[in-house]
Amino acid sequence: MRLYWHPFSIFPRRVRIALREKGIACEEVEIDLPGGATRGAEFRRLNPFGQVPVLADESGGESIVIYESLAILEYLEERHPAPPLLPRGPAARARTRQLMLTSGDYLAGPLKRWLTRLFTPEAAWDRADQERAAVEIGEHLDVLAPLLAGQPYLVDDFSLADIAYAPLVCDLAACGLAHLVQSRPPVGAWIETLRARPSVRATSPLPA
Ligand SMILES: N[C@@H](CCC(=O)N[C@@H](CS)C(=O)NCC(=O)O)C(=O)O
Repeated sequence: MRLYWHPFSIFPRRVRIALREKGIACEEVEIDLPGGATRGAEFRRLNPFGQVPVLADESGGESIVIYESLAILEYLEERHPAPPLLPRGPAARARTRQLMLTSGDYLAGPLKRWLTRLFTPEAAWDRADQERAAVEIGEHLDVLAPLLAGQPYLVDDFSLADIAYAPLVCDLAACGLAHLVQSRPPVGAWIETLRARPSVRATSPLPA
């Protein structure tokens, strides 16, 4: 099994966490994202949309190349069901998948807008947009907070919902958004619980 990824990319980290949670051996192939490798013809044969992560697997008797992190997470779950990262009942599974989707659809956008602070010169910042993005991130955390009141994870036990969110939330404080976490204690406790997991620690893009 091979995973194409880049250390500062959010979405491949979901897959790297799941691989470690399930103890799946996988070669991790670092792509030169800043150098434009995802735009090259060779990479486009793996993912015509030019995005990481991409997983290539020949282990199940058929050869498959999969892109889109959530599709990869579901594939790993079906191929390696133990330990389970989806709850058993249909309702809990639906809630898990709902959260997997909301993480990418509604949180990744504002987070990327906020993170322009880290990757562009200050003179080029759109401060008004960054402030709006921070408000949107806070509003998203407000939706998660009631789910975390009195329980450590989003749905029952640690699941793909937590994995989908982990790369988006675990480094909010390091990115200048500590105040958003501190003002929402259930979210802060959840993030600390996630950050303590070996799979999350081992995949952190930041120095320990
Ligand atoms: N919906 C995709 C999003 C993947 C994505 O946004 N990948 C970014 C890195 S986190 C990427 O490869 N960007 C290509 C580029 O910047 O050239 C997924 O969940 O896998």
